[in-house]
Amino acid sequence: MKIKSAKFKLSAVSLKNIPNDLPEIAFVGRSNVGKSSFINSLLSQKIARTSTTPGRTRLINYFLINESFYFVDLPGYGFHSAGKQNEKLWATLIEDYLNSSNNIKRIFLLVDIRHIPTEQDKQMLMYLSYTAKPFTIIATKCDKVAKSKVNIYIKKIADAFCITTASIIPYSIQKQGAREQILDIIEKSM
Ligand SMILES: Nc1nc2c(ncn2[C@@H]2O[C@H](COP(=O)(O)OP(=O)(O)OP(=O)(O)O)[C@@H](O)[C@H]2O)c(=O)[nH]1
Ligand SMILES: [Mg+2]
Repeated sequence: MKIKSAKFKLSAVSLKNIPNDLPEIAFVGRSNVGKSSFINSLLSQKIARTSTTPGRTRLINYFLINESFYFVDLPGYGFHSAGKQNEKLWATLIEDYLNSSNNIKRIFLLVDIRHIPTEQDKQMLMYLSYTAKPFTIIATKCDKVAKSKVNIYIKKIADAFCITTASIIPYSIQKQGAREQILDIIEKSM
């Protein structure tokens, strides 16, 4: 699939005013794992706001792609310094979004290649499996580990998730090796 256009549509603070007209591809994962960067990399433009500090994305952000579907950038979970209250608010927002949107065609669950999945990552995976939502796991920041060790890290993540290594795609916004493969997955999900 070619990305012909990408436009910011809106930021939603609640589910009241979210669009309900087109298919959606959602991006979830821990705060700072690289969701917004991943979106920018797939779109080849800096449209989603990124930051070196966790908690950048606080709302549900919709981007209209090719005038035909949305990328949905969600706040990250597990950002403790946001304060318990905020963390709970965001967790509820993410959960409510995943439960209520009928247009989600695929969810990308992002984990950092260097870290063993957290309890929240495992809960998210269980939730996605249980609700039978189509998902793909991306191991981000793979440029941060030696090329020869990528497979070892992927195996550790797969073991923690109790899945096969084939279900995890390593990705780097610097190298963008799997970009075409991921865009194909998105196209086939519609
Ligand atoms: N080296 C490297 N850095 C990355 C990669 N992907 C993301 N980053 C960096 O990780 C940091 C966090 O990226 P974001 O895209 O803002 O992360 P996020 O998951 O959207 O974070 P929240 O919005 O806070 O949940 C930024 O400093 C990015 O430059 C990658 O593939 N390689
Ligand atoms: Mg973000």
